[in-house]
Amino acid sequence: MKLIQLSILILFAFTLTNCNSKPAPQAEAPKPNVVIIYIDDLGYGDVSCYGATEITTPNVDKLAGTGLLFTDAHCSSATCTPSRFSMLSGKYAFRQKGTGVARGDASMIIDPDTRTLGDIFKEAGYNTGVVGKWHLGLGPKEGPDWNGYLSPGPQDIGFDYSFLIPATGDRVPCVYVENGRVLGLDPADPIAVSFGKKIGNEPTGKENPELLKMNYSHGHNNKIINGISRIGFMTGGKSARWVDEYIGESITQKALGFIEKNDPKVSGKPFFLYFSTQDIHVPRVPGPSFVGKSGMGPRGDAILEMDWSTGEIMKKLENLGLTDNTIIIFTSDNGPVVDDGYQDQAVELLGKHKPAGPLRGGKYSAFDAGTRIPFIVTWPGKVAVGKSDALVSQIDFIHSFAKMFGLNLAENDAPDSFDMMDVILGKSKKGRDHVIEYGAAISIIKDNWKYIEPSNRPKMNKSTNTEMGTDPKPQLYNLSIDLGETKNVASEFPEKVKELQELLQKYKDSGRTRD
Ligand code: NG6
Ligand code: CA
Repeated sequence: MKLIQLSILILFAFTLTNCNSKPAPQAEAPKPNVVIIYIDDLGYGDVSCYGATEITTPNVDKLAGTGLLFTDAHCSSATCTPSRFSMLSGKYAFRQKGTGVARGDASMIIDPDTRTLGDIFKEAGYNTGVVGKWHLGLGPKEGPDWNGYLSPGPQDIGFDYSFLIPATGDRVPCVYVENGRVLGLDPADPIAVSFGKKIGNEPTGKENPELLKMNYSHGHNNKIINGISRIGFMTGGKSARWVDEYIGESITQKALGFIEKNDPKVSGKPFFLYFSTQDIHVPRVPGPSFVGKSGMGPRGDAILEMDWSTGEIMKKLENLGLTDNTIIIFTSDNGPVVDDGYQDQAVELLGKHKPAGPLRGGKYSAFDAGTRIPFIVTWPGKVAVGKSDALVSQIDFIHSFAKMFGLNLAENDAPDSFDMMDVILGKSKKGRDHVIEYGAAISIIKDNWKYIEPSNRPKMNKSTNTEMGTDPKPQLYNLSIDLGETKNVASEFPEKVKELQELLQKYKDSGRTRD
């Protein structure tokens, strides 16, 4: 009996191995890890691979040398909160009220019911984490409870792990939030935050400028923490307050820790890390090893620190043998600004450096420097090496990754996100049909024509010395011959103006740009 069973088994195995009707299915390739390195306020011309000559960014250049550098990539807005809102939700921020630069005590801006980029990765079986600047609000409508559990937060939109600078470096509260709780908080010294009236008796920049190690130039004259006055007031939480000099180091270490802990060889799952730096936003206070190294003062030194952080992530992936199956996307949340409110010598020491490269405007602006940003993608062996001129936007991440994972978007998910994965991976050069940008005014770019809506807002931001790209009259630029938006040709091409104006109106009215 046993012998018969054995021979049947052998025969069966033989038939299986020799069956030539269909090759045995190959094991599915493991999903790639994904790291988005999101720099704050980094301009199109701030890194050497995008043409900077006065500063060298070897790690970012190395990324560019092994991947694809995009010359026509966009964040959706010229400031932080709306860009991040759009990147995570796939929806233009101008569609939702309350998505402007968030206060430090803002409640969570993304409704937890929204299907976000984090959710897509979770649905695809990833371990997910966000480390660094958040600036999308925390907590319920009534506002965050800094002394309790902060919810809703990233944990409610798909992130398993979070280590956050809640708003910005220049806004209170100046504390880290790890997994929903202020790190290092002494319950006997509870935190209170105010963005209206002064609270507490501690000094402010306005009243006690002699206590400042870096003076403000505009705004930023409230509560002094670590010798730097901020936007807003806070009391308590003394043991939890960060030290600006070590923010770069701390968040980089947390990011490396996340990668190590979530190594797929150990966890059995791929990971997604959204690493969001405080560099090169104000206050620019890089770590001691970067001080004085750029010759451009703190702004240049912060660029070197963000380059270092980028390099540390690359090294960690390399050391863990993860480089080959990790997609890195390096980009920025909005364009550059030189004086953003502190006397940090950024203006005086700028020299020949051009933070916006060949573009006009900067952070806050409707001109392209506000929203055309560095964008580099690497995935060894999978992503083409070189340059791509295809039009892409960060708003496309959610749809692109959903498609990669075979997930469908429901009608109301990510209404402005397109599947651009082939473009992002360099398999196709056919970029987006158009892109909408949101700076001081709304604009639309299609076929290299850029239309900026009329706006009565001031043409100059005098504090930051930024050309805002606004004009009470319609503006039209032909970016293919005038990348620097020097000549408004609206009166020469009235039909083009009409076409783009109508298209923009249609997309505004319909609440979506994708089908
Ligand atoms: C502005 C701040 C600026 C910066 C910006 C937000 C003043 C005068 N200026 O209001 O310093 O914090 O908001 O930047 O307060 S962002 O990159 O987070 O959008
Ligand atoms: Ca920013």
